[in-house]
Amino acid sequence: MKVVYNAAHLLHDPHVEFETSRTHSPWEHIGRAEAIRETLQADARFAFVDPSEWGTAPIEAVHNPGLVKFMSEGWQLYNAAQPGVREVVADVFYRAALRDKMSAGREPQSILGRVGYWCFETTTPLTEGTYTAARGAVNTALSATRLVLDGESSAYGLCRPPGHHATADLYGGYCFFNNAAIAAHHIASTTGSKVTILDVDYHHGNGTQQIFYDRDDVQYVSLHGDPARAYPYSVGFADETGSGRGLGFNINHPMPARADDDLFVSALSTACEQIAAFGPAVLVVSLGLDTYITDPISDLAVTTPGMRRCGEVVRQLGLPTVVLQEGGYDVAALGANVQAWLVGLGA
Ligand code: Q9C
Ligand code: ZN
Repeated sequence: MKVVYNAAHLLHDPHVEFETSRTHSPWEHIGRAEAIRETLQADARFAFVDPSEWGTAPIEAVHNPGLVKFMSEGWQLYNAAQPGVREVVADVFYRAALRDKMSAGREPQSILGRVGYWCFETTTPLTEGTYTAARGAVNTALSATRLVLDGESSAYGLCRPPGHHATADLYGGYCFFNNAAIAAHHIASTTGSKVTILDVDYHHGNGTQQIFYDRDDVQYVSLHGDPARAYPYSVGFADETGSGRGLGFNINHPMPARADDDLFVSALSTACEQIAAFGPAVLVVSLGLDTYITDPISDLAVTTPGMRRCGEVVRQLGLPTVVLQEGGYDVAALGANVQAWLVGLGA
């Protein structure tokens, strides 16, 4: 299997995360992608290729161009106003009552306001190289997509930073640009065929759901910790099924705490039946390994052999498949878990 890896991810290098009312070392850090790279490079079943440059047009087809502009200049402008800040984190967030007072496009003028206008939470710092890294992750996703559109049965994009929490207008949840959504929209808009995004990250992909919620050409199917207890807490419930033309094309499978291999694989099999019924031409997988039994920020109980079973279940769909990296925070096991999942898929 071809693996697209981009060293630009090293430029997103936060040293602190403000989470659960504490500061600590970031869960999402450069060592995650490097651990995956090392494991896959040591396995002859995987062949590494470099991404190509795709520019901003595919990003702006999914995201507000204002978000892209902010990302491109935000760290520098913040540091001009507040010299010496390494990790830029918002301290004002524009909830509806403040946002509604601003007519469309009335982004705050001050950089201290702009950060919170484009971000929804505190755990996703903007560092000096974040924009370049986030652009690099999109290039990785689109390059893996091109491999599959050109005939590979599957390809893996080692995206970092991840993407599935980023909405059309907002970054957060360690995500800046929604790599999987950009890839899926690129496939749908350039081929005219139906696409499914299967999201197996522990956390519900609120951004991906939002981007495609009213569309009937891109199906979103997610397995995740029940938002009654799991981040992002407000979305990912089973009764969120899409709107308008998109009604019926958004499917959520909230999972109970400590769900094990058998329960997770069973839910994934149901999800795959729902995907087969939709009949996409291409599958995009948001691959999070934070369902792993010893993940430090999650509470499911999938094992490494269980990851392989998941890949095997998805392989049975027989669809051209673009696999894109999302979360997974037990770094000691992360490489082996990605490897197991992709071997199950047929690497
Ligand atoms: N106290 C991904 O796995 N922090 N993002 C949760 C709970 C954010 C996870 C805070 C978790 C985001 C791609
Ligand atoms: Zn996650």
